[in-house]
Amino acid sequence: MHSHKIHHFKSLTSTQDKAKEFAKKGLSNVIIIADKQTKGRGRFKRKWFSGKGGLWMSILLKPEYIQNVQYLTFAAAIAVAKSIKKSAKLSTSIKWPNDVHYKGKKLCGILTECIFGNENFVIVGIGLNVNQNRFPDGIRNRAASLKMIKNKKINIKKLTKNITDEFFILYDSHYSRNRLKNILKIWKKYCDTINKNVVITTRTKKLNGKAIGVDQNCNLLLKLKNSKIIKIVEGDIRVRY
Ligand code: BT5
Repeated sequence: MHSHKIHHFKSLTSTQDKAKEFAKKGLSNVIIIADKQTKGRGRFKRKWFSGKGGLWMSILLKPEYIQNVQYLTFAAAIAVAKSIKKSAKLSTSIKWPNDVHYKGKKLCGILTECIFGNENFVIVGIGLNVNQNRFPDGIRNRAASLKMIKNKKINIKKLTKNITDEFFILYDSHYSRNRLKNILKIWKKYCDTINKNVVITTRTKKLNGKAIGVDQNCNLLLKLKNSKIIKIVEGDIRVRY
């Protein structure tokens, strides 16, 4: 299995930024963890609230050849869902493309970024709400921490180890060996977006339809009312139960 080095910081702007600094030095297989982030970010430069109590980490990788990196987002989500089950005895679900949630409340978000150059790097950022007691007004209704759900403190260190172990198992045995279908197969077991009526908001439009699957590039396949099937590459999903 991959050996990796963990760098732990009390506070960072963003673990993604620190991982980029490491990449500039040519380093990889490095995990950056911060107790809090002052400028944590989500997709599309959105703010990610990352006060003390959460798990904020970035995994810096230098894959031999970069294949569809969306599979690494999927692998991270699987690793998180599996580890939550193990550490907190809680069954969670994955929402396409990058959330792990419990009953519709977001527990974890994943941000995968690439650096292309002479050498190519991938940074998989994982933000998991673990022991926070409250959230800011803007996300209070949509976010949850494991502690808020389980009513007890969760050991972050153990959880972090579980997540990285699970992630590297998927990375070494499937992603690096080009067995991407295997990742998709496992991901589907945890994903609760498929076969649901959904509303998708992309940067340019809002779409209603039924999520009927994902293609080999991890895009969501959406069946519209007129039965046309379209491919969604990025966007936010609201599931209509
Ligand atoms: C994500 O973006 O879900 C990816 C979040 C990745 C965060 C990790 S932490 C370690 C690493 N370092 C970073 O700087 N980032 C990564 P997205 O799908 O765009 O969701 C962002 C939205 O989630 C925001 O607009 C809020 O509505 C909501 N949000 C913000 N903070 C949250 C939190 N702590 N818990 C739940 N939801 C949150």
